[in-house]
Amino acid sequence: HAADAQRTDLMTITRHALNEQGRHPESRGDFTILLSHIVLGCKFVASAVNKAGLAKLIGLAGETNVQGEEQKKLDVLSNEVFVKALVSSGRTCVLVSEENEAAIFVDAPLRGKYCVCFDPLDGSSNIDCGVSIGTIFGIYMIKDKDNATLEDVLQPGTNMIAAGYCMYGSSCTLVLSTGNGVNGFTLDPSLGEFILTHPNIKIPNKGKIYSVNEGNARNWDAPTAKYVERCKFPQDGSSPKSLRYIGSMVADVHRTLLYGGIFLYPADKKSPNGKLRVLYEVFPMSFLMEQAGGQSFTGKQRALEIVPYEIHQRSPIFLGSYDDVEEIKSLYASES
Ligand code: AHM
Ligand code: MG
Repeated sequence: HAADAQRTDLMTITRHALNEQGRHPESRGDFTILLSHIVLGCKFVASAVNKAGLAKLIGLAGETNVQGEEQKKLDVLSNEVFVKALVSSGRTCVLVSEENEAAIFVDAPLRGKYCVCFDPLDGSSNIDCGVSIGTIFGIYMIKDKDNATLEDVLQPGTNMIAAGYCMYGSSCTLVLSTGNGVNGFTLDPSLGEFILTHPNIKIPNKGKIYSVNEGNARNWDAPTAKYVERCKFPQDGSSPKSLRYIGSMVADVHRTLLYGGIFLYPADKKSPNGKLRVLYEVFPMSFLMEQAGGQSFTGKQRALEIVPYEIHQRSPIFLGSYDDVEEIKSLYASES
């Protein structure tokens, strides 16, 4: 009875991480401990996001009556929870958060071997209308624990050892890769546990959806403009692609991962480096895409091969189904 087996043999995210640990005999469970602290942060945000919605709905936002103030608070609150959870795990050394101007260097007694770059609450402009938002994270290994420097987080994405995101949507889903494929876990609120619901996610080779802020179209470069034109008016007799754009990277990428297609935040005349941040948006999502069989491209190179020189650096990004990204790559290649 498959259904019975599912109910009684639950693959929690911790159990999954412990299984993965078997691939690294030298590991002493440090990654599993780190992950459980990230998971704690995600559960906190999931609960806070739900309560924020509820408070608005029934008019309990008393203490934070000014609209928008509460939204800011949720950002800041989420960041504090993640920073404290990561530091107290005793497994981190350098932290980079979208919310903190400077990198955080963990004090010696609590120092561990991992560096975590994260956006605690991405897409926060979507909070007030109840649209999905998310947390994004990428993890590096420190080179020398006793000599942590900024260099430890200014590494190309190819050096990441794990990446993931948590989407706070109609359900709360955590998608994770430790470099051995991609797995999705859904929070079972009654258990308070993330359970494996999407094992070994593979992105379709080609998709029927493109996802971009078309309001920026007049400032795009020629290859981007041509690509989006082709999505609408394909030259090979295929059907036009559908446009879906939530404006929350986690939700747009999650849909792209599951249904296939392409997500783009290209360069434009106003923002020559696009909008999205390399360390905690572009790299983790690119890592996941490649692990799922897709691709990620900046307009110039494989996104994971960027060598960052500052922690809040931005990059244009085109990611998704292998064939769809191949097409934009060839447009940029024929342009140069
Ligand atoms: P944020 O970090 O300020 O929330 O901005 C990041 C978000 C992404 O989630 C999303 O992909 C993008 O901004 C949308 O930008 P735009 O509103 O310009 O289309
Ligand atoms: Mg962000």
